[in-house]
Amino acid sequence: MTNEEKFLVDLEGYLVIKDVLTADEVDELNTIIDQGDRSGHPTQWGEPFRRLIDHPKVLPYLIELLGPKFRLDHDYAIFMSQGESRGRLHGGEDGGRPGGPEGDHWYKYRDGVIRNGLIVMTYCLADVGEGDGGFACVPGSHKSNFATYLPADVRGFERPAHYVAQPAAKAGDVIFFTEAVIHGTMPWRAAHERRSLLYKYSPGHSAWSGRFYDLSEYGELTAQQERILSPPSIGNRPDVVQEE
Ligand SMILES: O=C(O)CCC(=O)C(=O)O
Repeated sequence: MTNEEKFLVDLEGYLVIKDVLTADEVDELNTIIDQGDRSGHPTQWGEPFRRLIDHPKVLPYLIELLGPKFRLDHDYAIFMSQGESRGRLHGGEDGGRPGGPEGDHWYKYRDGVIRNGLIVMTYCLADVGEGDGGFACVPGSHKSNFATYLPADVRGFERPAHYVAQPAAKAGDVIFFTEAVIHGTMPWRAAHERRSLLYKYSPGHSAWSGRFYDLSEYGELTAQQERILSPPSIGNRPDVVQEE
């Protein structure tokens, strides 16, 4: 992760990581989606999707933002066609606060180290243009002291507000965001389908999902991927990356 990227993550709470996947990789994933049943976890859709669990271009970000013992918490896909709506802006009113139901939606910086309770790496398998909709957030709100004051009509995308961003990205890019930033899904306006794969990671000791991965449901996993899919723990938990 470059210093500029750290600056941006700390400033805005999200980042577009360019060109993570090649055009061939995007095509391969899209072909499987076109031929498959699209249900369940993308990590169970075959080896090209399992590869994304610890994609070498994303791995350094996971370690930098979650620590060396991070884990995959859950994963799912979002497909949207023109005119479709999904979740409003959330976080802030419910998340990150002591006693809040989404207690892992936190972001911290201390002594040069960034840490998060839950982060998302969204693999874009179709272009997202400005104004297309899809992922949207309030940049900087992961550090807001007044997040609960975000008006309901802005949360529901009924009233546009200049402080809501909908980042553009190309197929093959990854949109990173911390769950601590206020975020949601803008109605999809583009004629082509939105195709996003959301891989959500936690520090090794914590979980958002109560359902842990059952490794017996997977085909061949590498030892590193098995460490990433293991349930949360602290004592003697190995670092994800081992010299093997
Ligand atoms: O990518 C999106 O549409 C946002 C997903 C979302 O709201 C979430 O991860 O909680």
